[in-house]
Amino acid sequence: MSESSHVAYDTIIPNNVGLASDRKVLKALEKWHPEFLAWWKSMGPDGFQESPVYLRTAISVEREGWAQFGYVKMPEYRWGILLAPQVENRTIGFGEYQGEPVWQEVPGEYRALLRRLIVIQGDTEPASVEQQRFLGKTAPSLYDMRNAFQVNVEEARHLWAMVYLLQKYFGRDGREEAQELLRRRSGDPDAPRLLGAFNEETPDWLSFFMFTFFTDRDGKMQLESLAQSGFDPLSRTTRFMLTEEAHHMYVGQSGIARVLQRTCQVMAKNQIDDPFRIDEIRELGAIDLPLIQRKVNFHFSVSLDLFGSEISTNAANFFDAGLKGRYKELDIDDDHRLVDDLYPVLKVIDGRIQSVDSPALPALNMRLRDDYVRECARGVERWNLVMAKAGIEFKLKLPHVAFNRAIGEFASVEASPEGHLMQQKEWQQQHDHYLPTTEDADFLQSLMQPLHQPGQYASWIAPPTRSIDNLPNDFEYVRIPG
Ligand code: BYC
Repeated sequence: MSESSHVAYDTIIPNNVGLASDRKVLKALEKWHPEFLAWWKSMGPDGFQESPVYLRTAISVEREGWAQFGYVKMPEYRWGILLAPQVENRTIGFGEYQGEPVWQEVPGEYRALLRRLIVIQGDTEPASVEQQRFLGKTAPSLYDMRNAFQVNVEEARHLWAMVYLLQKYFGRDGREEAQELLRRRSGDPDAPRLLGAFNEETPDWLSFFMFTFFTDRDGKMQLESLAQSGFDPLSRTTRFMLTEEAHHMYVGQSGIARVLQRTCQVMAKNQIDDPFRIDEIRELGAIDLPLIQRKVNFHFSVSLDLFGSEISTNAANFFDAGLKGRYKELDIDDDHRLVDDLYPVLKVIDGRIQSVDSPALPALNMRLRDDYVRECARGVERWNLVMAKAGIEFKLKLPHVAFNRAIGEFASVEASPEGHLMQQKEWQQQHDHYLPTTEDADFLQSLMQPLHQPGQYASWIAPPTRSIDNLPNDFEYVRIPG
């Protein structure tokens, strides 16, 4: 590779990893980068590749560098390789090697485990872009469209983050894995994405907001656990990814709050107190609250599957080896080894769901899932304030963790949202009360009419209370030619 292209790469790719002088990674990127761009153009936001979008670009990890705003055509976005600053004398915080200096290179015996973790993390990032690629066409406003595109370019940057680790630290098999990340496709029966939720569709904006609230939050929990890693480059890269993740969850939290607000406004204006007068509410162009509950049921349960089985030797091995810690590991007041500790795990025993104290190490997925459920519950409480303020008697609830599960202890049983085990037949009968129906999907599709005039918002969603970069809500967040 010529010296001049080194220089070009170092300027087009914001980085703090000394890319200009890293011949090995530059060579790998020279092959991967065009394939990435081809993937982005064919699988990224459909129909808006040439539109200037008011985006935030991270060009350094310093305060003033990580949030630069301006119009960019998405294929020209400057995807960067940015790691949080190295913490001097950092030591491994948990597991067998607790107290030893963190690793700057991959420890040979854990190479396969670590690669697997990085590949799984990396796989989710392009998957979500693929899932969301048609949303631009039905955006309820330019503000929302811009937010979805921001999420998309950042997820793609998170792919870059994992690809950098693979190319830098895992030699030939790392380079091959990096290529595979661009070959698998969300929902493709022949080459699906690795985790279940990332093969589901995101066909409408309510699904998108639910996804960014529930599924991106799994991302947050997993990234927080990887940020504890004894493999320092993984810790540093995930720490920086977390700064971007916060906005994705905000998009979900505020998006659903705005949908609820509009529904409540429409109900109040038309003197409808009963949230179950569904036909009338739909007639008025708002999304009824019971449908929103069914969407919560779906997205929460599918996201819970992303935590793996409650009891997992993988999870125990990741922790023991110092590769993946617990949420807020360093704030936990225990020995950080967990060898003799117990943790309460939900199991199906004698036809009932019971909590059983189990060895804590293999129960780490369950523990992280518990942390996740607590966070989700806080978000749902905030949504419920919208109805309470409007005087509408309706509370959204998280379903029980046993509800609608495909992975782990509850995969082989059926449970109601309240957590009562059910026979298959009863479940089939109740299915349409619990989960979104085809009629719900059709209704949502009927609402998905694009609004491309600055400052206009679709009938089913209230305008945002906070703008982007302090701009007015009628700012032209995406310039659409024509
Ligand atoms: N679907 O011991 P088990 C994000 C597999 S999201 C399909 O129960 P383990 C984002 C598992 O791979 C966060 N397969 O579970 C959000 C294993 O297969 P192998 C992504 C599944 O390994 C929004 C087998 O079942 N990051 O960032 O302890 C937008 C037995 O596994 C599933 C991570 O997940 C599933 N749902 O835990 C964009 C962090 N669940 O190895 C991005 C890295 C399990 O026997 N990954 N399996 O072939 C991990 O820490 C772990 O791999 C998991 C699974 C938590 C996912």
